[in-house]
Amino acid sequence: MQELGRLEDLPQDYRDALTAQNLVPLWPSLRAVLPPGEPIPRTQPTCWSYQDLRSLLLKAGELTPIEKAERRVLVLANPGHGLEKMQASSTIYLGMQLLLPGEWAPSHRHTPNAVRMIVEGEGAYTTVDGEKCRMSRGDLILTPTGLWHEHGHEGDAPVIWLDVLDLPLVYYMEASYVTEGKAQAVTSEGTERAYQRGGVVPTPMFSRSEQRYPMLRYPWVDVRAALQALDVSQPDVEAVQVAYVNPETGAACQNILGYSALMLRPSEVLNLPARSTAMVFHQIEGSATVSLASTEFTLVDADTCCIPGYVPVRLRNNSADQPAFLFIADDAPLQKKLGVYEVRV
Ligand code: GTQ
Repeated sequence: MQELGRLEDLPQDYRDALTAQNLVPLWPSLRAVLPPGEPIPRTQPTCWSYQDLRSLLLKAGELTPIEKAERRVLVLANPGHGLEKMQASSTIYLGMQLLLPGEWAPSHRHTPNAVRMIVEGEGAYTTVDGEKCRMSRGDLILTPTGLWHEHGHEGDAPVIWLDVLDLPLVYYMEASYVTEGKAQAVTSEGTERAYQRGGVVPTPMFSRSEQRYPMLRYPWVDVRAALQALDVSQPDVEAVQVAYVNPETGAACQNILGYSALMLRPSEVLNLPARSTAMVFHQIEGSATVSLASTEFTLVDADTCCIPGYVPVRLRNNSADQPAFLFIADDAPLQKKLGVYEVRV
């Protein structure tokens, strides 16, 4: 590839004249913004140990009362982006949130979409536009863009969950803001039961739901059972994986980030092709090793890692007799809408 002229090759008075007019020559930066063959990611493969994170998060529970935090969260920041940017990847934000018994995280709504993957504890709930969503280990709860949400805790031990938001993207778009609200009245609970069986949806009086987000809570017991049923019914399937979708449309459950759950059978090794999306892996149960050419991470219970796009990934279940379950997040829905999604085979 042709080597291009550098900034230093230009006379200083010419460079100053450009700067004075808010102008920049393209050619010294052309190879940086359009690198040959594939992108140069900022996102570095990064792993966060739950046990290390957990003790620091519980310490935050002692140091900072909920009133002084609103959301008591430690952000899983990718050093490749700079920690202060609070990004796991270019589009994905990850935070581990702690709520102590009796605490309340007040109602608000914001433009970024969020989901919660529950990690530990019983008795907490998120109310989303009036729907009380109870939290148990492995449950996925959506708080999509613009929906009111608040967190409460009626149990007697700390509750911890992983927040996944498209905050970096929405912030970059200069579209990120929050509105504070009053405590919500609970108007419904458990409406996800209406979508518990695949292939049928509620049609009261022959009409389908027109809600943009008809299902807000995906209980882990159901997702786990779906994975096991898939494994039993299709023993040769290449990957025992299910996507979290809008049950009315079949589309990804949110507009920007995509979520799935994967079961690795005992000792299974799964080779994922290089795809254009960065990915987050979170261990729900068991232990898996995530390997790239450059590095590998062994995940145990509730550990989380992030890897850049455009690299092949190998997943391995470290147990010979137990399945391993992973929660996966990426920005495939966004990339597909934009037309930049690729799988490299
Ligand atoms: O629980 O509403 O990790 O608004 C970051 C921003 C959690 C939340 C985060 C938020 C929340």
